Amino acid sequence: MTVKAAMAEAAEAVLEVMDRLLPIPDGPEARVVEAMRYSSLGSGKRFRPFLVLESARLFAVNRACALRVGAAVEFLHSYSLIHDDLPAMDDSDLRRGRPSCHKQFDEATAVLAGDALLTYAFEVLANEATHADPRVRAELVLALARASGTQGMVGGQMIDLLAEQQSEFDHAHVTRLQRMKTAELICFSCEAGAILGKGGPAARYALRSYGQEMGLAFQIADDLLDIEGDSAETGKPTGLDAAAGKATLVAVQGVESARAHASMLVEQAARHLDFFDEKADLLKSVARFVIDRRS
Ligand code: GRG
Repeated sequence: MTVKAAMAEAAEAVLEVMDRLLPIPDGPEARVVEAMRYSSLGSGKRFRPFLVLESARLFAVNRACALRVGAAVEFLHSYSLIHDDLPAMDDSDLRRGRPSCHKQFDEATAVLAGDALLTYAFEVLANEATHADPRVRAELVLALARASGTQGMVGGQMIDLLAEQQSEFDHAHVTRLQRMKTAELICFSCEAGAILGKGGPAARYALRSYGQEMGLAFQIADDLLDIEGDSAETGKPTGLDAAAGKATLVAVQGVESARAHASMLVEQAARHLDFFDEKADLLKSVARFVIDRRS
């Protein structure tokens, strides 16, 4: 199966689970659930759930369990996009080609929808339907908390916001912030299969290392897409204006060098998967897809 077809299949399956996990309640609180649904069930690559499903497949994990973990990570990802679009952060009117959550609803509702998606991700993981063994559930909760909190996504976002006030940043600084902001959640998605499948330390190390290198390449590709992007989709400037003043490797070392660095990271990422047999071939191809993608 091609990466594109496998991703489309995974996206459909996880969307079905997310939809079932977000019923609209009776009562005025329905508004926040509608905002949660608006932002999490709309279009999106569902890249992180795909990684969860593929890593889980290496350990023959029950697919329904893996899909719940995929849904949880996508809820958390959706929260980060809602909050990132707020006027206090990136101030984006558009997300995935349509009004961002605070534009469609209002700022207060968008803050609450993000908060609720974040907390719900952990509720889904902690529910016994996710895994019969409570130690596995606790481990998933711990790993996702680390990936998304101050040691991960939130910490990376803080460094990123501070970097915007600096006129200079170097390769090491940008790499650290992007590892935290973007790669940690991707890394969790790769490791989740091994947690669910009770894989040994070597398998977990291989998947984490793969996720770290590929996650960084994913962010570099995202920064390159901003330059080449369609401002009608993003509402943001494109071309080299998109890189100006941003703490990205494109800004630090230029387009060609950043592209070459991303390619090198992808090669390194794929090599970590040599630990597994040909069952990991799709994950190896995904690493390549990450830098060849157009959205
Ligand atoms: C607000 C706590 C908080 C964190 C924000 C994740 C993030 C940190 C900001 C979102 C903006 C951004 C460019 C993040 C880098 C990660 C990234 C490339 C997100 C986009 O992920 P995709 O491409 O999006 O998987 P889709 O739309 O396909 O789900």
